[in-house]
Amino acid sequence: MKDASPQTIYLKDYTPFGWQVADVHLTVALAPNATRVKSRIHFVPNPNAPEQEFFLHGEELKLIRAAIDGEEVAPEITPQGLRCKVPSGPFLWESEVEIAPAENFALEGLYMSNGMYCTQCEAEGFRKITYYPDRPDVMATFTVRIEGDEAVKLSNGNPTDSGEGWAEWHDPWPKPAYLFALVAGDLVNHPGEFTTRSGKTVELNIWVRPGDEDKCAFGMEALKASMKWDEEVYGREYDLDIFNIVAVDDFNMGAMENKGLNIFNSSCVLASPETSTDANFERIEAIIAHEYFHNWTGNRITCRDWFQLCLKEGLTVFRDSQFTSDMRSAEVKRISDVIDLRARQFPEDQGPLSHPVRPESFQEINNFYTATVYEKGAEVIGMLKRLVGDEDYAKALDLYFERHDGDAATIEDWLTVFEDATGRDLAQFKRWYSQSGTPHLSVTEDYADGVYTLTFKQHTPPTPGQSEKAPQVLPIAVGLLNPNGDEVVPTTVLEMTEAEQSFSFDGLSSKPVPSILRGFSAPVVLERETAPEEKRFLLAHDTDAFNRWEASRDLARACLYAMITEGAGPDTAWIDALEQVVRDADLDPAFRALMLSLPTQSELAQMLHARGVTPDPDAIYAATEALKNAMAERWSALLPALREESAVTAAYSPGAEQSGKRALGNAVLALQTRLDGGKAAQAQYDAADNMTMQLSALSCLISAGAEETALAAFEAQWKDDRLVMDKWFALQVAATAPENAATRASALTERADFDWKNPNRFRAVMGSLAMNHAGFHAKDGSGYKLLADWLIKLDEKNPQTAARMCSVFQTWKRYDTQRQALMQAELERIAAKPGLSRDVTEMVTRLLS
Ligand code: 0A1
Ligand code: ZN
Repeated sequence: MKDASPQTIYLKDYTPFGWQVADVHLTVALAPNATRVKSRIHFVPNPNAPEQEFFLHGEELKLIRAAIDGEEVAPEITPQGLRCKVPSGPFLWESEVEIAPAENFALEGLYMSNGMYCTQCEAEGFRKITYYPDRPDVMATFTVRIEGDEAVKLSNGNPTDSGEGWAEWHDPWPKPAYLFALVAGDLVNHPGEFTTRSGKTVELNIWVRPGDEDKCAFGMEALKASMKWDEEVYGREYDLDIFNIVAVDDFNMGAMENKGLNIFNSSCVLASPETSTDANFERIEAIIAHEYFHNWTGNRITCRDWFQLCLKEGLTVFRDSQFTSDMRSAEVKRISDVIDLRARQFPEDQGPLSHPVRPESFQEINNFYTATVYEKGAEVIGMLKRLVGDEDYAKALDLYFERHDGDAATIEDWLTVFEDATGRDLAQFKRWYSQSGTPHLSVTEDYADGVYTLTFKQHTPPTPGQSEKAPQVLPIAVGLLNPNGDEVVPTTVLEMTEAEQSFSFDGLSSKPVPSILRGFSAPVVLERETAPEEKRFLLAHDTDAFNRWEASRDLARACLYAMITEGAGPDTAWIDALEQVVRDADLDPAFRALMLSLPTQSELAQMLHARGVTPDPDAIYAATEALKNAMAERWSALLPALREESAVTAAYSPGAEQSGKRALGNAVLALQTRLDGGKAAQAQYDAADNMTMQLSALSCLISAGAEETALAAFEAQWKDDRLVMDKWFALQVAATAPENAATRASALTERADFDWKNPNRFRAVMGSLAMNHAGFHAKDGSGYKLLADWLIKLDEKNPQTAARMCSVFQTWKRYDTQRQALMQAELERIAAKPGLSRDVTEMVTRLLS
């Protein structure tokens, strides 16, 4: 167990480490309960660091021996590491420690998953493997010898030598310890090859457990596509002879970019049409790209300290979004990204966990792998690109790679590169990294004598620790349409820097209709009261796909607001306007499918709260259901035709074209189910030959309460496939009626195959409970209690995953006093648990503050 005493680390306290590490040699002799790790490390005094005592991080290690320049020493051991007197010049440090990977359920450091050894060192896991200055600004070359009987033994870099029971690897690229990785097990590989632009052949492998080798082909193609794309778009080539990916069943996150040896949660790499949905395929493609892109943005250029996490994560998310946009549809990707940002980052930024993209303090860095650092971090880069233009962005990135290759860099370095490449002053733009909270943007318009003026006002509500906010730089993409629907001013980026600012367009023969914040050009809440006619006009005519979608979304929000607060009926004018788009066969089916999705119940709760109305989860659920029923009834004649149009007859392919059709067909099926009670869904279930069709049908059957047969059939078919069974666990909690959610989740936890120590399985049940908005917020508090019980239990084994899941309580202050009291009581119950981890302690403290 980690030391739980809360200690806050501050960005302002950064000091370099007193020594540089010339090289690291590790020998790891594997054994489940007594792995021996020997290290030989050359330390050289760092001329740029203040004088300091010699301290190496180390947690849960049994020190067997330590020596300096060959002489045994007896360091002072603390729960966090060791202190030792060292010579004033360079010296050789040697140590031997013992660790027990088989007992490591935190999945951090060296651990075991289904008999295979693997590591997770980001952010601070290396200190659970050996004593080391475990901080990203200490970079070194690693040579690793692995000893063990496992057939396959992998580490970073290139393989150098091997023999019976041992293998050696050398990574020539200096790296921080968080990028160290080691894998050993009886694995099989799906091989591949890539020839770089400069003609170097790289050996590629995806390593999996025997039986999974038929699920690697898609990942391999995605890897090759990523390698090619990074050469073409960013001029970045791969830099080792070999690139290995390993699939691991027990993993806290999606995947990890260890140098030359990426480790993946098996759910984020294994794919086959029978077992994976289109959404799975798309996510796998994106995550493979993300981890691969880290080779340059993260590994070659890393972070000076963990406060700079967004330097690698924001940029790499931005790069993987660009990749997906190029591989699939840019418009659909943008809308999906905004849906995700609003679902995950906005609540974070508007609640007790709000923090800047570059936080200034933390207790447990693992709690800062957040949507703010990742997704808002990527939005910030998107804004920068929009402001400087594509050409200057490319120039700045070339300069970044040239200037900082091999560095552990900061956000200051990053912005200076942009300033130097473009001649811009980015002092005000930098507020995006330091100011937390979501800016609200309001707008008024004026038209006189052919001149049209838009006046914007921005303000950011206070967030924890930040009561005063200064104006931020907002790129506001605007287009103007004339009343007959023609675009008279194409997309123009207005650069707002003041709290209030006006922009004029002249030479207009009539008052135009503005399309504001095209492409969601800045991550803000746009507040604009407009007549529904104008929204319907944009829904019909806007040339910007995002704003077309947004116009409809606004109408849906307004409609649901009126249904919830005034008991109004569904807005049939909107449903009819939407129908024109949904039935337009010239439009991309994936876009039409997105047009059919409604705001989530959680988003509606947020909207109500923002407007001063206490959200009632049951009323929100009822209104959403009523609206969907109304849409289904109004379109009863259209639905079968749409399904027919979206039917795919060709052999399954996970690409954009087919998956768009299936998305549309399945969105329509969900509406049809409301009319036929599940007849069409059952037919689709019975005929399905791929997981996308099978799972959508099952989801419809569950929503209709007609799932009994299909659920049992699904289980019988897939009981031996853990990733598919995760879906089975998840869906019946997520898609069921709210009144059943907690009971179902609870019953599922009683099953023998509810392996709660596996993060995927735990999240399948508990994460889905939290996704069932009205179910989680059941008035009697049963949802809260069940989750809190399990978080307490999980924390003893896996604090990181328990802490991440605490964030589902971040919106607790939105709700009525009774629900608030219930949630507060659960949070306090968690906080009071003796021996609670530092991870969960920090989360519940922030939530309660
Ligand atoms: N750097 C990885 C994500 C990651 C972060 C932390 C982890 O353990 C605490 C594991 C993975 C990425 O961005 O993909
Ligand atoms: Zn990343």
